[in-house]
Amino acid sequence: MSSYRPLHDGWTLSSRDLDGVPATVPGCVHTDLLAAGVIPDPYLDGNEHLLAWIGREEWTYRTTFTWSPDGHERTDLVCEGLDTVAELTLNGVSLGSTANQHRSYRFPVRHLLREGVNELVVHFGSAYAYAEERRAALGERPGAYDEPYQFIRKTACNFGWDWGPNVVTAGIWRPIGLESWSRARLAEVRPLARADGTVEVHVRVERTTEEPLTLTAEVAGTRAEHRLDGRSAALTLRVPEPELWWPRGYGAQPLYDLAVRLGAQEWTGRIGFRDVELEPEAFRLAVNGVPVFVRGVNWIPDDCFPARVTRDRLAARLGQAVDAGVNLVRVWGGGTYESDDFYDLADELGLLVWQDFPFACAAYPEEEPFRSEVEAEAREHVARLARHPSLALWCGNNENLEGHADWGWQERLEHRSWGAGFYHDLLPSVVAELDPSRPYWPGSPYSGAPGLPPNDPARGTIHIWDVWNREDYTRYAAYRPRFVAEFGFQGPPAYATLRRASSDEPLTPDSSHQKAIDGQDKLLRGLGEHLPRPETFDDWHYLTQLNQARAVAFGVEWFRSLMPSCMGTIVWQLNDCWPVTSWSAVDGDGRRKPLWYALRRAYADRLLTVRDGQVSLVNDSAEPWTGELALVRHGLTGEPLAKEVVSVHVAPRAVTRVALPRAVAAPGDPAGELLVARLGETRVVACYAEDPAVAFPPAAWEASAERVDGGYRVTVTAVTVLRELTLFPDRLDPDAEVDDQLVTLLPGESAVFHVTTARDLDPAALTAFPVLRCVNEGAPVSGGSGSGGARG
Ligand code: BMA
Repeated sequence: MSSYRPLHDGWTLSSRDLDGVPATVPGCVHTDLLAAGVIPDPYLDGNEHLLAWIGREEWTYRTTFTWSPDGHERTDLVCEGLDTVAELTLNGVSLGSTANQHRSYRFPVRHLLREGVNELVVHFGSAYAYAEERRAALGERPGAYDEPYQFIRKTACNFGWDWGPNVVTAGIWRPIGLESWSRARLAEVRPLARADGTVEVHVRVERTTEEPLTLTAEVAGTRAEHRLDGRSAALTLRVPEPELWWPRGYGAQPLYDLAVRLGAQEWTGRIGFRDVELEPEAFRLAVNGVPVFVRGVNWIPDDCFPARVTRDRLAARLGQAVDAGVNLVRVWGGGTYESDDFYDLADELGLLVWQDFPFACAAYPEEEPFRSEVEAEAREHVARLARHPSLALWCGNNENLEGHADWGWQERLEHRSWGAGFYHDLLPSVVAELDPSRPYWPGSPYSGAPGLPPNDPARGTIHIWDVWNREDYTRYAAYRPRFVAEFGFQGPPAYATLRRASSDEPLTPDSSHQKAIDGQDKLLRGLGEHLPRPETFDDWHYLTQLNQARAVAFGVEWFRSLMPSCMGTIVWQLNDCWPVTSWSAVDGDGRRKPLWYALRRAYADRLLTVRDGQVSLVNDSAEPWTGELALVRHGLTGEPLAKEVVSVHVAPRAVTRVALPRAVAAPGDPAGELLVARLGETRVVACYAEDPAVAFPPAAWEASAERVDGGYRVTVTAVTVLRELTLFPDRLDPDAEVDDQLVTLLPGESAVFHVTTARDLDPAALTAFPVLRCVNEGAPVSGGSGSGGARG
């Protein structure tokens, strides 16, 4: 028997200068101070810089609650997450102190509880003070940022990153409550399920009685029972012919309810039957024996203040990944272990999860207290996440092996520890012991053995950052990687997001937060020969967003065309934690950037890409892709100049290359022609020259916006060719969304966009600059109402 009671009410927050600020638990100092009107919103304008003092301050959370004896032998205070350096006191008596945001804690408190009013106090020391003290004691360690994040077990990016603000916070960030129990309680349930239908259910109990206990486990009508004399047991269940769990695109996601009972206490959790393997050299993931080409995205914490990340928000964000064709999410090591909701949703959606242990971009000390803390957190989360079929891989860290090998850390370390013992010894032992059903990889990038250069395209995973930092994005095509776990290109957030986050009047490119070194210059330099130079804010916004979309799509398409030698791409990055110009496809307010729409095309099951006189046909579906590949060379006014048809058969999960026939391979005039390739539903329009070198006519279109249920139907018919036609309805209503972007039309062709909005919008505004845009707009065109292309 047990009972649980949350302690989420009546909290206040105080510090040296503040007293009795109402506090939300779970939550954190920043959100409490914001709600109380003590600080401005850290995400707006330059407010981040006004708030640096918060991370240096000490903070006290305090509440009272009434209690009366509930007949149980034991009552524990259960803290699911404390951020980070905490001392807990109940009725004036110390319960202990903690210093690891990534762990949960349990304190027996029965002897301290009083009938009537009780007072619980959680005092947080400064994360900076703690980290700086450890640094002084253990010696400096190099890292990518000048912040002491490797000296404290706390979400690294809370100290700022090249897309995130420095908002070092503190607080009770996950639920807290009292759990009462008698005789025994289920302390841990760790089910390991396999595709052959076996489930090993590992159970740990805490007990006060020495009498034997009965433990049962049940799934899909199969049951096992165990007489428990000790404190742990493993029960094995065999489900005959289970339905297998598959990543999306490979099959269904059947989930089974597993129930584990200890007396009247019950633990339930959903499991799935599947095997996952990693072939190390090729870095090829296989589920149930079937190799999976990973169409991935990197995941960062969705908010700097994680208590705000609700299940609904996770569902929306992961839904956006799914809708873009993604089949794997990599939880990046500068964040944390995500909530149960995250992995539950991934199980349901068929999204594989690659989980980094939380270490990123720094040399980490292995001395105490860190060794014990790391072991404790790893044990907790490897056990907690074991039941999730979506979890496919544990990875030791982000870029620390590369940093040590290639970024000059060794000289600076002077033989001090840097984390190797974690990644090559401690963490793999924990995974092997607690969850041998899953592969472990020491870090990313990594080539499979400690002596090899970590970022070698020929082995394991690589991260490609010379593009963005230095090179034109076409350089992606110089790589023949086995697996790209990070590559990306920046673009600004949606207009409405920028408008909300900045009070600048008018907006300029510098109105957007930008954390990357030389980020603004790199954005412009990255336009290269691909797009015209922007002269206004509106052009800057559209063209840099478009360039981001094209750059990442270029990489994805190239890497997918290398299948099966390359078996995965993980785009940096799906999401943002605040409004910022970054590598994300979805911005900090959850709005999709043009990159998202480009990604949906580049990650479709079936992809056509034209490059270097070749069409690559990528068929990452279970059915063959057959038909007539039509290749038509058009003049810019739309007239066909040459046409070739090639019969193609692309086997399931395969790539076929077709050399462009001579008549369409070379244009008569690269500045005046386009190539359209079409197979079935899939169509791509390619230019023979970079856009600025093509003699596009000034855009002209006929457009109408019709009120329909839930929004507007916008129909655009091209009078001239329209290059990368894009609708930005958020400029009229911040909540409005459009179902497609970046559509190239030939004269006479039409596109229909569905805009969802609750508001009445001006149809004329919906079909004119700067809401409706394309690359070749510019010179005014004549025409009556409802035609456009002219800039206002
Ligand atoms: C990689 C990531 C992040 C970073 C990104 C963009 O290094 O692991 O650290 O945000 O590149 O620079």
